[in-house]
Amino acid sequence: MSGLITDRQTKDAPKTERPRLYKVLLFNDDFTPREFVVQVLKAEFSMSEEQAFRVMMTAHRRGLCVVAVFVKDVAETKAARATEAARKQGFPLLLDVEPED
Ligand code: TYC
Repeated sequence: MSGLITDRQTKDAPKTERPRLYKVLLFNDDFTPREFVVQVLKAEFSMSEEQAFRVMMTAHRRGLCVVAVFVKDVAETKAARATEAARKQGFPLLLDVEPED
């Protein structure tokens, strides 16, 4: 290791520090059908119908909803796959990631 000391790493920090987690955010829009959002959440995030419906309705009512948290790679891949599935069907559905506080 370089010996550089960053904000999140001190000389005494344990070597087993957990990786930073990233939230996957689901954004509302006026065009993607509710049922499609539910399908994508079930397929990409292994949610039940009930969970997916609740998350979809939260985004619909509040503008966005946190779907789940993952390590960076997994969060980015799932957000990209879900967004891509919507693009293939011509829907503007958007999922993005943001670091947890
Ligand atoms: N607002 C959309 C509609 O009324 C449904 C929707 C819900 C779209 C959640 C995106 O993240 C979303 N058809």
